[in-house]
Amino acid sequence: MNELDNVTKLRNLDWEGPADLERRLEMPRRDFLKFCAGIAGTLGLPVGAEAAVAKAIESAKRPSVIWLHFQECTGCSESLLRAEHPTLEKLILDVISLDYHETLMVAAGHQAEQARKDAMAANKGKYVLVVEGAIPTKQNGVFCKIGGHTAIDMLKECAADAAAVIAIGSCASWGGMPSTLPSIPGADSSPTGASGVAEILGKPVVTIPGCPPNPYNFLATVVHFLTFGALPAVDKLGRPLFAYGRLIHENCERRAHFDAGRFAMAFGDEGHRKGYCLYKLGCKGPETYANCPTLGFGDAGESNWPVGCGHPCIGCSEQGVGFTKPIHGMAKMLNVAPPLQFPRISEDVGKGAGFASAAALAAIAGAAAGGAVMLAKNLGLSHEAAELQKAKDDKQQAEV
Ligand code: FSX
Ligand code: SF4
Ligand code: F3S
Repeated sequence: MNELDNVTKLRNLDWEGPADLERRLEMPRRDFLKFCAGIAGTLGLPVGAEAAVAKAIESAKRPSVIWLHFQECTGCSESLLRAEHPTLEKLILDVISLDYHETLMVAAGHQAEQARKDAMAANKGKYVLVVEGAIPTKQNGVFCKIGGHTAIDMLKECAADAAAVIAIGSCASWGGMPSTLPSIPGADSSPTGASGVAEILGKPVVTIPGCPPNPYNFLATVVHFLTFGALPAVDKLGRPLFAYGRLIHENCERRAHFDAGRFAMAFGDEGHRKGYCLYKLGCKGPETYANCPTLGFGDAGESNWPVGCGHPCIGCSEQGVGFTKPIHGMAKMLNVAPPLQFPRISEDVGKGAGFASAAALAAIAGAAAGGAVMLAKNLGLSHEAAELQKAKDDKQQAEV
């Protein structure tokens, strides 16, 4: 009996071999393994982890998922199911057992409510609760009712026996677009008092913000749960570190233009056409934590993300930025250090910093100071100014 058989036996599951898997997923095994490697890479797992991911997906019993919809546009579900990759939705629906999802399930009315109650009873303490949309709190939550229950009551009921709760999208994570203030003088909350899941449950939950979020970040979170029996490490806002650990600005493909002071100053101008940095058009990459530049959306190819398409990031995933700050207003620079601060492949361990790590820290500190100077210098430039400067330098050079 091989190792895979052992894993399968331990989990008391049926394993019918690679041919069955190919049939089940409607994809060649090679593509399946490529997918597993992609997920392992997204999670930041070490080389070889794709085998563990593959085993978990192949052999684990699909976790029952109850998916609630509240105040939102259903863009999160759409982004999961409308990916260009023909098999992504197949994989999602094969990796999880989606037992209740109001916009996807065939059942309606009482049958749908019964399906939810049946799935919750049959998988008590084991199901994953996914929440999409904000929860209105004003006037006892009357602004969103399903099957006669308010979103508040339904959320609390479903969360009580869940093994894990995942808030998908900015709406469920922190209130998102529905939580924005109306442009009425003195307004101090949204018309419905739209809130995030953690606020209602009074305890932290895993959040996958974005409007919509990247489907791979959700899928990778679920696969982590399947592979390791636990949700991934998160930051203080519940965001998985593998996806939200770094500022967009740190990994942006236009970063070299930023560092060199080459900015697009208007949509369609020369700098914009040349792919210069969008900071001066309001890009919020410098104050938004997400992996949009490194992951791309919908499998439609590299650069398939807002900045890659030529529009500034609006900070859709970041509370206090997206839907709050003016889209074309300048971002706050949270970190001026150039990409020198990226961690090295192997870090020193043990008590105190060794010579190499002390040198690295000094380099980072120096880079930060240098970065601040460069920032002050470069932000005063536009691509036009930079080109004028270059012409001046060339002229001086020619005269020497
Ligand atoms: Fe829409 Fe989801 Fe935005 Fe909200 O995404 S894409 S409004 S985050 O809850 O459906
Ligand atoms: Fe990229 Fe925006 Fe940063 Fe410019 S400001 S480098 S476009 S993230
Ligand atoms: Fe949103 Fe900005 Fe990413 S607008 S999708 S957080 S690039």
